[in-house]
Amino acid sequence: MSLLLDNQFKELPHDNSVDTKLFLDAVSHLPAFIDCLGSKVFSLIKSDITGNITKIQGVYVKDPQRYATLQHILEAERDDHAKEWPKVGATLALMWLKRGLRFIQILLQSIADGEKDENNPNLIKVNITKAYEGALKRYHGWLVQKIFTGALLAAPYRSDFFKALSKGEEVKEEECLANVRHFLVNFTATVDAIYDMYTNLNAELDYSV
Ligand code: CIS
Repeated sequence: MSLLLDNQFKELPHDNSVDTKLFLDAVSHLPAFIDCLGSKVFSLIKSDITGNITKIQGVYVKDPQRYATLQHILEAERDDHAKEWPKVGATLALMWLKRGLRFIQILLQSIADGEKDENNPNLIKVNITKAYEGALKRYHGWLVQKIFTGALLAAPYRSDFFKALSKGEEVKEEECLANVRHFLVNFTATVDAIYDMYTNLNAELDYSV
């Protein structure tokens, strides 16, 4: 059994629009997975991601037709909150959530590509660091970067990470890597589409926290 295969993202349609409900269904499993990583250090990350998801969900349920795709949400909020947009509502929540998803994408891709610290092959710190530098570091001031350093110390072993992805079962590494590669196909396409949408709508902000 694989958690990743259970929670696959759907293939995108030709116009690359992301269906809000399907997206929310897929990301809703992420906070529970963070608990499986085994350290309380991750609770801060869990609560941030949960807050993002709750905010997007809160907008969606107000009018599922109006907010049928993620792009509909951004455009509607741009009309409704011209002054504050894009630093407002679900637009802001998704801006941050997509960075967490990019982090996960780079982490999984790096593991799938076999990138390893040859001296410590059962660690995934090199993969986590690569993901952090690619997705999040530029948006973090020194204090949050210190939190990252703390989280890195609590990072799971590679074998435990695979076990968590396999819902606690011991699964052969090759099988787990095949599942990761399979999961990445639609997941990467979705994350890329969200990034493109922020660029095309000029909704990306570059401040750091
Ligand atoms: C493997 C362990 C790796 C751990 C490495 C951790 C790295 C990150 C460490 C940084 C700690 C960040 C703590 C929070 C920082 C926030 O201040 C910052 C800014 O927050 C935003 C809010 O979100 O601030 C805005 C105002 O300026 C708003 O308040 C906004 O909230 S709003 O708008 O909603 O009200 N936030 C961030 O920097 C985002 C940090 C995201 C970190 C993501 C890390 C993800 C780690 C998960 C690891 C698990 C790997 C998973 C692999 C597979 C998952 C399979 C699960 C199946 C489900 C599939 C779904 C994908």
